[in-house]
Amino acid sequence: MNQRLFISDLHLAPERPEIIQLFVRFCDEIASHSESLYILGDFVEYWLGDDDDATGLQPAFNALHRLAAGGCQIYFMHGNRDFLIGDKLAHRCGFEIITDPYLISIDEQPVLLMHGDTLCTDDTDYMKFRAMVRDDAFIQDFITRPIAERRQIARSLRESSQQATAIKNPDIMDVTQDTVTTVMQQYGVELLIHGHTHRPAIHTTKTRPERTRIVLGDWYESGSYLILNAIEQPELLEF
Ligand SMILES: [Mn+2]
Repeated sequence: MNQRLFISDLHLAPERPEIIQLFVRFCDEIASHSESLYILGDFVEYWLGDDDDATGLQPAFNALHRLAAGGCQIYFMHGNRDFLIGDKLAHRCGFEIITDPYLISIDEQPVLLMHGDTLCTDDTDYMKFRAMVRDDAFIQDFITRPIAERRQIARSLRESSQQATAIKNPDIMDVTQDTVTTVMQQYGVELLIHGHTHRPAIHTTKTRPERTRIVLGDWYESGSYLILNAIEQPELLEF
């Protein structure tokens, strides 16, 4: 079977063991019947580096490893929470790290995959923050610090981000439509799949060519995934 699955924004954390268990069930019951699984970022709530034991997350990593061993191809794209996931965890879980953006082909049509944060260009404060934490020198400095110190830095960055988010206009934190159009034209795609905004939907333009943007949902209350077997029949489902 040619089943492809797409998920993002699980934000897995030891503090929410029920969602980790939900993901394990998703792997064993749904994804195990699929040819491929694309994880489009923010798989975990935060990632301090592959040298972190991340004890509470091991059931999720084991589930991915079982899935990969069973023959499902797993692709992982970094989100804004887990961009420090590297080759060591990739090997541990059996996934391949892909770039953002990433082009795949379905029914001979190009399809663009993104995490989605780079589409939120109206949020200039976020874009500045992103540039700072994705800078090589910043990352090098961060990953050479002791884990406890990294945890402290990550926590304070999350807290200031939450404070900023609380006072932002919600529209600013959605994608910027002009940026979506530009990116889709630049890559020559009529279908874009992304996460990040936690606003699951299938948007289709009335223009010709018709352009479709599928937004994946988060895993806070329940699981959310997209099945895309044929390009014309996307199914955005809850689990
Ligand atoms: Mn995100």
